[in-house]
Amino acid sequence: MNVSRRSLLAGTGVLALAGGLPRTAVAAAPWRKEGVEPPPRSRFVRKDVAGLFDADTGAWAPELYWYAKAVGWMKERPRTEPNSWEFQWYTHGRPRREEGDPPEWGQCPHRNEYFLPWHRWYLYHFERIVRDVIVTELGQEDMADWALPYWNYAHLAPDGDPAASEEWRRIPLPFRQDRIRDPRSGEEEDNPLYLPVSMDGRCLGEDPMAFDQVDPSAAMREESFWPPRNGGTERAGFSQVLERFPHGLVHSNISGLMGSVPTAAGDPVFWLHHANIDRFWEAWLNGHQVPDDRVWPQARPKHDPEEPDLPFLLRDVNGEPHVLEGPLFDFPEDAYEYESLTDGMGTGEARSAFLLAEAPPSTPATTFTVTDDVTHLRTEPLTFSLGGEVGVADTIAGAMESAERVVLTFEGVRADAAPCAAFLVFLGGDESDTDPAGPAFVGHLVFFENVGGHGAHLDGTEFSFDVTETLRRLPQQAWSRDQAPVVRVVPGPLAGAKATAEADPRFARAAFTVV
Ligand SMILES: [Cu+2]
Repeated sequence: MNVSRRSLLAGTGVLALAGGLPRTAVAAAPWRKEGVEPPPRSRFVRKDVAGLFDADTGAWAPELYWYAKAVGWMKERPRTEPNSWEFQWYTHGRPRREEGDPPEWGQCPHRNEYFLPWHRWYLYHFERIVRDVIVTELGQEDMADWALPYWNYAHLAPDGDPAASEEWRRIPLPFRQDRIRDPRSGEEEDNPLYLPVSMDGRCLGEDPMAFDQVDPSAAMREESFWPPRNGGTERAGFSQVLERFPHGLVHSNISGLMGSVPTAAGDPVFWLHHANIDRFWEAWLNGHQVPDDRVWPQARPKHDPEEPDLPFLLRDVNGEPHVLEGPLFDFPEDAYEYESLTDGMGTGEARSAFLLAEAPPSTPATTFTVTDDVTHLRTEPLTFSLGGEVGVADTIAGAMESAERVVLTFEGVRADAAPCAAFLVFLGGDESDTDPAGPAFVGHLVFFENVGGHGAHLDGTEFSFDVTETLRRLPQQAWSRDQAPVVRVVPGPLAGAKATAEADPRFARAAFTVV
C-alpha cells in the first residue's frame, strides 16, 4: 500500500517518531491452492493501518481521519441506537448487566467455535455502520469505499529481524495522539480514537510489544479448525490457539479497556485488532478447511445463568435485526478483502509446545503435581522444582523413551483485573534462559476472558501443553532420571509491579501428566 505524502492529511505531529515506515507491502497472493476458486473481488479493501499514517510527521490518511470522526459521532448517540458507539461496544460485552438491556448486548462468544465466525459478522456490520456514518452523516461521499483498517502487528521486514518492525508492534500512532486537526479548517479537537495510559484506558503506551506476543505461528501450524470431538489429548486446533496466541496476548498487552471481555470493544483499536485476527483466519483458510456440518445454535452460550435463551443477534446498517442462523461458516464472499494475506503471518517457526483441547484425565499413577498452592504471579520469575521426588523423573524419562506424551497443565488461571502483561512458561533449570524462541519455551499464560467477575470464567481457564517435544529439545543437563524438569513462570516484557499487584494474576494448580 502506497500513500503519497500529498494524500496524507496534516496530523498533529505531537509524537514524531524516529524511523519511517517502509512504503513496500507484499501484494496479496491468496487462492494459490489448486482447485480453489478465488472469491469475487470486493471494492472494500481492508488495509494495513501502518500505510495510513506517517510515523515521522504524524500525518494521517483520510480513511483514519474519518474513522476518528465517525467514532466521535457515534459516541454522541444514545446507547439505545444501534449505530451508537455504546450499542456496538455493549453488543460484544458490557461493563454491567442491567435490567432492560437489549437482547443484542453481551453476546461475544469466546472459547468456542463461534469465536471467529461471530466476530467476522460483528465486524461486518460495524464496518458498514461506520461507512454509513462517514458518507451519510458526515457527508463524505468520496469515502463510499471505506473499509476497516487492520493492525498488522506481526509484520516482519524481509530480513525477518523483529527489531526492524517495532513500529508495527506499537499501538498505531493515530490511537496515541490526544488531538486531531481538521484538514480543512486546521481546527484542533479531541481525538475520539485516543485513550490515556491508565487502568481505564490502556496499559500500553509507546512501547512496542515483543514479537513473541504477536506471532501467529503457533496457530498457523494447526491443521484442523477445531479438535475432533473424541476428547483425550487432541490438539486445540487453529481457532483455540489463535484465540489465545496472539488474540488474547494482544488484549492483555494493551489492557485497560482492551484487557477484559466486557470493556474490550470500547477501545477504538479493538476493531483493528479483530480485523487482523480475521485476516489470520482468512489466510489460514487459504490452505485449510472448516467443518461443513456446523450450524449456528438456536440459543447462544450464556455468560450468566440468569440470561434468557437468545440467539446470536446483530443489527445491520439500517438498524434491522440480523439473527445468525444456518450454516456456521456461510459468509458473503465479496463483503471485503484484505490488502495482503501474506504480510505479517508469523515466522512459521513456532517453538512453543502444542496447546491441547483439554487436560488429560489425571490419575495418581500418571499425574505429578508441580504445585497445588494458589500461585500469585508478580514481576519476579518463579521456579518450581519437583526435586528428587521418587518416581516423577523416572516416569517422565520412561515416557520419553516410549510413545507416551508428557503434558503440563495449569488450572484456574485468572486475574481480578487486566494485568497489562502475559506470562511465559519455560522448562529446565537454566534461569537465564527466558528466550521465547529458544528450546526451553513452553507457551504463554494469557489473561483476557478469565479477567474480573462479570461474564468471566470465575474458576479461571486451563492451559494444557504437550511438552514432549520441549523435553526432547532441552539440553541434556536440564533434567534427568534423578531430577524432574524444573518449571519456570516468567513475567512478560511489559509487566509492571503496580498493575500486576492490583490485578493479581494467578493459577490454582500445575501438574505434569503422562499419557
Ligand atoms: Cu470478543
